[in-house]
Amino acid sequence: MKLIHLVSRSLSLALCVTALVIGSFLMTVSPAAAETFTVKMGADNGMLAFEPSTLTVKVGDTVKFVNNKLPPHNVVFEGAAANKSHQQLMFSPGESFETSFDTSGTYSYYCAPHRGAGMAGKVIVQ
Ligand SMILES: [Cu+2]
Repeated sequence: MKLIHLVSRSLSLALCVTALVIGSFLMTVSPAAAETFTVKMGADNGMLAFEPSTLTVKVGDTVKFVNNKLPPHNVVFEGAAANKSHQQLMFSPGESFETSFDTSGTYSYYCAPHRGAGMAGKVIVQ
């Protein structure tokens, strides 16, 4: 009986060590922490455009839209991603909103007041 007790004790210790090793291994190989990318609303050169107008990110990343030049702007996502939109116009420079992407795909969006001027962009999520 004593032997069984000893064996089970060392076995549980071994299991603990194994779990610890695997746990730390998973932590080191897990994908890099999600990043946040910035898209300027209104290009630095005064164009009615998103900058960059095409942005490639990874699943889980966040895109921060920052009011830059020639406000007001907003961000309207098309199709199934409409719920990611920020319909409310942003007037103040530096005003921003963030949205993250949990599913891969191409997300097209535009600025409602300046859609006619070609102010549109897309986020490609890989
Ligand atoms: Cu705009």
